[in-house]
Amino acid sequence: MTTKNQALAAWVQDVATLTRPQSIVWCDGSDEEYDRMVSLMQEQGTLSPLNSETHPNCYLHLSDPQDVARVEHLTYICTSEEEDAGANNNWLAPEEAKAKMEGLYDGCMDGRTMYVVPYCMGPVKSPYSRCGVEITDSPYVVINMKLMTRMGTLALKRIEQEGSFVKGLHSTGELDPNRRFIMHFPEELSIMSYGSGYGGNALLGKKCHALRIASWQARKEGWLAEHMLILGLESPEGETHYIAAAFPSACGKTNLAMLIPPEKYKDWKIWTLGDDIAWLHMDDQGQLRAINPEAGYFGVVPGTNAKTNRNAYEMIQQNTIFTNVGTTADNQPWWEDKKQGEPASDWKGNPYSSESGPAAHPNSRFTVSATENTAYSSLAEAPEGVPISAIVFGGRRKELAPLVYEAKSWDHGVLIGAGVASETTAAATGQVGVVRRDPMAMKPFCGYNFADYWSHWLSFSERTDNLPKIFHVNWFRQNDDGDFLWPGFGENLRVLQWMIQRCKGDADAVETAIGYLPSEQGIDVADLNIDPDVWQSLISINDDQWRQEMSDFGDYLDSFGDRLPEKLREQHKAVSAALG
Ligand code: SAT
Ligand code: MN
Repeated sequence: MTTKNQALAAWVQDVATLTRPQSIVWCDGSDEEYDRMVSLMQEQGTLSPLNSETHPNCYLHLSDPQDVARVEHLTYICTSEEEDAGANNNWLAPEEAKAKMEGLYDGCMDGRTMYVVPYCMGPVKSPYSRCGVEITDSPYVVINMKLMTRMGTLALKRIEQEGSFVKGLHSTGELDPNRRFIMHFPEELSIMSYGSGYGGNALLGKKCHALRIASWQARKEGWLAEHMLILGLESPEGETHYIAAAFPSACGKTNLAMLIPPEKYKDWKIWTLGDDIAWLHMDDQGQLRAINPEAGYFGVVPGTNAKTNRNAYEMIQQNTIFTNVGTTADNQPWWEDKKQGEPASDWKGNPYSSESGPAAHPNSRFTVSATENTAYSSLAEAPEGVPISAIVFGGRRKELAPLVYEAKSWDHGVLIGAGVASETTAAATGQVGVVRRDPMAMKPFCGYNFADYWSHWLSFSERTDNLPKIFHVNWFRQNDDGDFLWPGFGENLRVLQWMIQRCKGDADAVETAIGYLPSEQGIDVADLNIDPDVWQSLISINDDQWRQEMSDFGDYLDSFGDRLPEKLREQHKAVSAALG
């Protein structure tokens, strides 16, 4: 196969000249191709079958132990002006970055096959979708892209019709952490990644394209590319509202997107549209509509069990690629908090011993097609997307942030989003558990200056009166002993329900300096046996702590200098003044 698109054909040729692969394969995205790649990887020893009776068509990939997470310190936005990348990104001049990368790519595919992977982010027939082509020397990337995107012939057809696509070049290189970079060129809609085979660094459709490059495109074209799950909440009367929610990596987006209502709410239903990324466009009624650009889930495995996320637990019993989990003696995948079986081998392929750490890496992942999820919404394939009623921001905070609060306006909601901070997780290399600022959960993913990004968010309230309400949640409050104050998981439905009632004007709230909080009876928790003092602390704020928070947040905003939008400063002043 080759292509009618001259720019694509020429680029593939140029890359081949630089990287000198043994052969070039154009991927068609078929099931036969997937099976062929799986067999090839087994021959090469990079994939092994799991127990085919308990886990049909499931495979295990163990990565290099030094290559298990995103590498934010090696990830760059390369714009001609440094200011356009902003203090929120690492920056290199495009020419310098390219020279560096070309040095690494020189002959790097010697003896390897080069795969050309056309893909479409979003339903192939949606006007909101965007295409890309990833060139990679990693069969692991090819099989993951098949599950995570609409990959192959249909995507290539769309590229040939439209003429435009994002160029992503990837080589695993030597997997040497000292020769590893993830470079983005938003002005040219291109990506260069070298030296890592890990998800967010190597599956270029995901964070690199659908967030970093797309956020840049979205600003130019008047839409939003966000680190958000999308879910539908259906009431017993059959009314469905759609919610988009942003949380940092490994803070429960997949669990929330697949939530199973508790017994008391068994007539309610959650539909999953997406668990990681949302593209939000405004339609001609001024309504924000969301599509999920992805077609699969690349979810955190540890902690997934029949209780925390039954949908996910069941969907990963078949047709799943596991990366960096342990295995049982009968070759089933095993991970911490699976609540079933015992580990025999760990994620490094060694016999399991509790002294040498967890059996599954804390950032071990499953890759599975979205269609394996029984709660997958049929509207996830709708070209026009779904109308969004509420936008939610959240982080992992032991203290400070209440269970839920509502913004007083869109512009105030933008301030709340910009104020998100969260304890770091194993999804990125570096220290875990330290609070860092993570505006809109986009710190690692915004492809341009945050100050310009907030201006873009604020511009939406000038375009329509029909915007979703904005909320903030925190499922992770703890007491001094480190116990969680809120049960979370399925019980989070109660909070979602309050939001939808607020959208419809049917729920009470108490106005505070930081926004509207639920009244004591606003969310029904009577059957949860939460101590009344604990409940109070979950739905109230500590003014002293918040004054400190607003002061720290103000310093952070100031670090963006003159580019910080005046409207955001005013919102910050208003909240600080209300706190006194
Ligand atoms: O970066 S990944 O997409 O691999 C996972 C995540 O951090 O959300
Ligand atoms: Mn993510």
